[in-house]
Amino acid sequence: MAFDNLQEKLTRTLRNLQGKGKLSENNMEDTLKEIRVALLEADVNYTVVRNFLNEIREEALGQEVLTSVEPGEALTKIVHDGLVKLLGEEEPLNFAPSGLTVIMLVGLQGTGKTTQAAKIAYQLKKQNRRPMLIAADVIRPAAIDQLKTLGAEIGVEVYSLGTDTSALETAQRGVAYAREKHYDTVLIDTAGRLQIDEELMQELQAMKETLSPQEILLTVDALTGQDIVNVASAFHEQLNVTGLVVTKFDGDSKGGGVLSVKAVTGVPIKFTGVGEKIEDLETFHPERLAERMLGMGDVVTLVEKAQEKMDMEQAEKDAEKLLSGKFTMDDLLRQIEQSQKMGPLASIAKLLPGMSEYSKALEDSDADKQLVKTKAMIQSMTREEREDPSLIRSSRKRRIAEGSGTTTTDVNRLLNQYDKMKKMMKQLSGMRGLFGL
Ligand SMILES: Nc1nc2c(ncn2[C@@H]2O[C@H](COP(=O)(O)OP(=O)(O)O)[C@@H](O)[C@H]2O)c(=O)[nH]1
Ligand SMILES: [Mg+2]
Repeated sequence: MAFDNLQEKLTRTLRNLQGKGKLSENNMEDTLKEIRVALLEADVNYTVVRNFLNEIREEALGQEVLTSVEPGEALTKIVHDGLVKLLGEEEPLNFAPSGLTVIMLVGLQGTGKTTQAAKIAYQLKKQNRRPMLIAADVIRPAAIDQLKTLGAEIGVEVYSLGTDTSALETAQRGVAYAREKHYDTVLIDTAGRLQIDEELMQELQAMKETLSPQEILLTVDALTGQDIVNVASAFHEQLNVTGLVVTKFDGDSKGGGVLSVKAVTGVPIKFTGVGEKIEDLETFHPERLAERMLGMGDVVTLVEKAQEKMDMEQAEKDAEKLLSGKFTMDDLLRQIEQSQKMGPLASIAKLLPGMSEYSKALEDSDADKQLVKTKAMIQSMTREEREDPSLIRSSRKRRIAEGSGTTTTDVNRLLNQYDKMKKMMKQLSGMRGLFGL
């Protein structure tokens, strides 16, 4: 996932501060320095970093963080808010108040225009709108076929006049056709080039002037890093782009371009593409990304994901219990069972508060096999032991190991893990009020 490295660093830096009773001026400057290095290493624009840190420092001094009860938490909150500000407000798609909404997708070749056009159409369809796609990338026949295939997959009509009609005429006639057929949204897939050129821009400008679209969405590839900012600036200058779709967000990008682009160009990010499949598109929530970046986990996304897959009532009870600090082995067992329903452990851990730094370890190890073992150990415990694992001493450890086909080392490891989780849950419940979770 994008930002992994940056996230790891920010989380570690801020976690070091948490729980510390006192924060000194030196201490805080060190932390700010570490944040600065982390951002620069992630390729965040230099000026953006400087302004960001100045604001954090000013805010921290203004709020008298140094003398607050929990300085680490207070500073984390300030950094969080700073990130949200950097990423901008959440901005939904702009639809025409009545009649047809026209959305143009523009961008360099290979950044994912065609794929995102279909993904957005698919989302709109699920929201009970009536979308249609227009194949206005008329340079390569393969591009038209690609859109037709995607359209067929999601049951959305694709309008095309082949490669002999110009992009502009195709788009114009497509829009007229959509009106006639009472569609409410058209998404126009346009051509891209390997780099920005005059001819491409003129073609897009002509289309914009003729069709007055409600949205011009620019696809940018997260993997191109800082270049996102340059590409976005160039397109924005010529077209007044209304929003960005950052694609390949599932890849291993450093994130700096994504973090800088709103601050530098003023163009908001509206969606992120998180995979090649048609459902791999997420509305961009600055708040959630900021939380994920600070290792606070993206609780909301996790809950949304979970809602589809697990018993919500039980999950709510569990969450209450976890946050109240009463966390037994039975709860751990249930967490394991529920998370097994949701998919590979590493991807979930990333969304859990405090767990992000473990997700790498999980990816590297046979974590899912480990779960089976853990389950067996918990099932070999008595009711009292599950309620109060501190009862588990040497002879009990041996019994549990034998009963579950594991070793006492395994049992010790589980007990340690349990203690750590319990501590983390306590910490989180302390922070909960700060973030309105
Ligand atoms: N991993 C990943 N791949 C993507 C994403 N969006 C598009 N792609 C892939 O990127 C390639 C180029 O996409 P395409 O839509 O044809 O780009 P276009 O040239 O701008 O129309 C295709 O192989 C897509 O499957 C995404 O969000 N994540
Ligand atoms: Mg294309």
